Amino acid sequence: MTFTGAEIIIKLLELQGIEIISGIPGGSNLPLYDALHKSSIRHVLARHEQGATFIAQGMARSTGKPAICFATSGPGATNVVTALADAKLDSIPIIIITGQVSSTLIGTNAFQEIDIISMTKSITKFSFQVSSADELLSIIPEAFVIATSGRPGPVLIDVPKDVQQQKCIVDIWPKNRFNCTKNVSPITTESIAAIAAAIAEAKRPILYIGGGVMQSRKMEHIRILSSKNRIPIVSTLMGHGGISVDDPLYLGMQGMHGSMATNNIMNECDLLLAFGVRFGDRATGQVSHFCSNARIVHINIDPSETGKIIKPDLFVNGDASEVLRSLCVKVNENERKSWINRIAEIKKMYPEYRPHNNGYVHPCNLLDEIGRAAAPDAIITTDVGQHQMWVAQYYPFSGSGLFLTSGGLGTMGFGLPAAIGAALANPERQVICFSGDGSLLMNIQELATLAELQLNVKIVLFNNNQLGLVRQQQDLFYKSNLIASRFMSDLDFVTIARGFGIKGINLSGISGWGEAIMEVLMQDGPAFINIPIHPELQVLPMVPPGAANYEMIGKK
Ligand SMILES: Cc1ncc(C[n+]2csc(CCOP(=O)(O)OP(=O)(O)O)c2C)c(N)n1
Repeated sequence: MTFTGAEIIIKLLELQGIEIISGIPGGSNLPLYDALHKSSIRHVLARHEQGATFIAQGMARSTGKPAICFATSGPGATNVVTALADAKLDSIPIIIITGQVSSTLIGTNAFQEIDIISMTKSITKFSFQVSSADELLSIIPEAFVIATSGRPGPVLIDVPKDVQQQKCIVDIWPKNRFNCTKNVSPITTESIAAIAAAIAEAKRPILYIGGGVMQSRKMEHIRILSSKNRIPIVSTLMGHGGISVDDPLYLGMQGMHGSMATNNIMNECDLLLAFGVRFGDRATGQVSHFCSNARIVHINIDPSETGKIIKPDLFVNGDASEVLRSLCVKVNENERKSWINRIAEIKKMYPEYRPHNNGYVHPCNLLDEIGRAAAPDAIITTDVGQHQMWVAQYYPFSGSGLFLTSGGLGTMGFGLPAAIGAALANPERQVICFSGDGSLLMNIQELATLAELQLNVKIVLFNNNQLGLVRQQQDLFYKSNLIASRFMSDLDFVTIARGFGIKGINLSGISGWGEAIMEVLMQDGPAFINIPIHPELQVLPMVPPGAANYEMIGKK
């Protein structure tokens, strides 16, 4: 039978099991949209291509499966770039299909022509320029394989308009659905034995987990290993949210805004079992002082991570969850009494920083309240700033929910569209987006998408009328020379949300907010809560720039 290039793309996406696509149409991808018109795949019309790409990210991050986004050529394509870079840094499997001007016009500065392949080479796992309709039969399945195999990541496919319209005979459709295991080296019994031996020798081991472990969604092995051999677990920002904060062996998040006790505990460990982490600078602090007393075993699916920042004593290339599964049976039970006692001592020396409500509501207390009122398996998204770090520090994650945040690129504007994507892919779950007033404004147009879809997304705005994290840095490290960090206008966000068609409430004063929050969370559909936050609050403790993690500043 004869199909157009556009019909081939849609058919192949159907064969891969795609049910929802986010995007925005334009002149160069209208044939693709026309083919989508005849498909059962649902299209979600975002209001900005960055929003559309973060919606795809929200679907991919919350399911672990690849998600698709469509954009037109030129400005449509350039609008996806930030969210694409964000997906690359956090290893998120999304596939962006951009329309391109017709092949004969490429290179002529045609209307809405941009060389998106050159622009995105360094921020994708691979970018395909399609030159004929029949190539799509191999490129589309290959894009799924690339996006999901080994270390996941984004792929871009640029399809000229004439290729979308070109006819091609297809007798047999390719069968392969995405296969997440390709390119992963098998884990040898020697590697497992070497790690097990290191654990047996160690007196003060730590299981250090990052985004690579969270992505596997198999947290049970880490819990089993931890409880069997009594090895405390510490996470990076990207590894946080999968273990209950009530687990006595979970020491929470380390790094720049991690717990002071945890950073000091890591400094005393003699074996760091680093699973699915990339030793980012926010996590390590001054590298030469990062776990300098420990043997480092690094397990990562991406061989290029070997020794990139920290030289490991042993590097194992493989899927973190597979290694954990094998280790669970290899290690012996252990009490580790003296290490556990030492950890308790350090925790006493550096008790958790818990400010009181001092005439205003402190976010840490709000987060506790919201967390207790929310569903245990709620999906939490954040934007970027102080609110993001407060959520990481104080939201009482139960271990059955998910924490979706922009870790590597730290992109303001992530939270709302990512929450929409997570809610689309998980309609039965509650989704809460914590945002700051600066970040929310960067993709606020997606409130229109949310209102249209009536998804179960609650937006909690920590409103300090400023770029809080910037102000904090200016206060701490630039002699309080405040420039470009305070907003002069005071926006009425609840009225704005209502204008988009979303119910909202203002929380003010320091009493009665518990019930108000509960009421909003219990409602069906989207809702917005505006919470005034004192502008001088700081996220503490904090590792100052250039310092070691154990040199944190902030009240004990
Ligand atoms: C797109 C983008 N631009 C700039 C920054 C730098 N930046 C980091 S945090 C921050 C302030 C965020 O303000 P807000 O969203 O209001 O959150 P708050 O810190 O007040 O909680 C800025 C400007 C960024 N991370 N992303």
